[in-house]
Amino acid sequence: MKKIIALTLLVGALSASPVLAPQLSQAQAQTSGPTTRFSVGGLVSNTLVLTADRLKAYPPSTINVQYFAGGAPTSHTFKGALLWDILQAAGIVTDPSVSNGVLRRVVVVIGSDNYQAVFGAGELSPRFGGNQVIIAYEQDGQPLGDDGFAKLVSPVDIAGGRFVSNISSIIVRDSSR
Ligand SMILES: Nc1nc2c(c(=O)[nH]1)N[C@H]1C(S)=C(S)[C@@H](COP(=O)(O)O)O[C@H]1N2
Ligand SMILES: [Mo]
Repeated sequence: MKKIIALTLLVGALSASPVLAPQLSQAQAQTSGPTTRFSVGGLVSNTLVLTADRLKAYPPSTINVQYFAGGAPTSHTFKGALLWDILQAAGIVTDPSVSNGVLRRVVVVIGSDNYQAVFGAGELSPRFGGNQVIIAYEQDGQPLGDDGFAKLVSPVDIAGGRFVSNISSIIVRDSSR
């Protein structure tokens, strides 16, 4: 009985911590419209819940991107945090007995409208693909407005299809499951 109480207290303490907050449940996750927070979960050692303030605490990157949106050439300057830095903070769980285990990890980015795009962790890793994907919170010096507080921007992409706006969760998965 004492053990159960101790475990309950431990779980309670971890839930209250800003770093080890639980992944947003379906009930808590925003299901449409502009978001104010998103979770980073799945195969990570620390599930994160990121708000605008927490996102701005990461070293900022500013990038100019040109891409096609609905067929029209588009150009914007975005400021945000590197997705790789966020994944490092969460800690992608890999199998140390597997060669280059990180290359088997898939990063699923989901919007509040359930729009989804995936990235291989190897595309994002500075040791492999080095695609400097950012989770932007500013476009041309302004907040994102209807695009929520966080929008993914992939500077190497030709079209904006993977630029998921209104991010509600990011989930790390294994390639085979
Ligand atoms: N959540 C969400 N993000 C999305 C979409 C969407 O339908 N839902 N459409 C994508 C498509 S098809 C494009 S072209 C870009 C448009 O980005 P823009 O607002 O920067 O032009 O957003 C992408 N991100
Ligand atoms: Mo698009």
